[in-house]
Amino acid sequence: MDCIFCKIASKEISTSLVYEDDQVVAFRDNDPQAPTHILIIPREHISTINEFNDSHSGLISHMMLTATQIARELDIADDGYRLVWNCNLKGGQAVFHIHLHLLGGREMKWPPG
Ligand code: DGP
Repeated sequence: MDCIFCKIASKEISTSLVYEDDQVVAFRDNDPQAPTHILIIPREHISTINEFNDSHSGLISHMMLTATQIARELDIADDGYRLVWNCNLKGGQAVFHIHLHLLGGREMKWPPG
């Protein structure tokens, strides 16, 4: 499968990682939309969050906890940050390997575009 995020997770493509463990890796977005913009991805290939089922509940929880931990470590937690899952084309998804965006370091607007 030709998936750029699988290649980053397996280190076939070298990317500086902010965090990794047996379930997830996290790295800086290469087109940052905020001063801090991190992507948290599972090592497992899952195309969209529409594929989530009960078997993914531990992974989803782990991804969220990883994001909040990274926010604290990068010192954006107290000011505030945003977590985003884009789903499918109209949801703004461009890479079809699920990823949780962690955005911070600026004031966020609502509603998002
Ligand atoms: P989304 O639109 O939700 O699918 O966001 C995909 C994000 O992934 C986008 O903000 C740019 C980022 N991205 C795509 N390819 C690469 C890559 O090869 N390396 C890094 N670091 N980020 C990437």
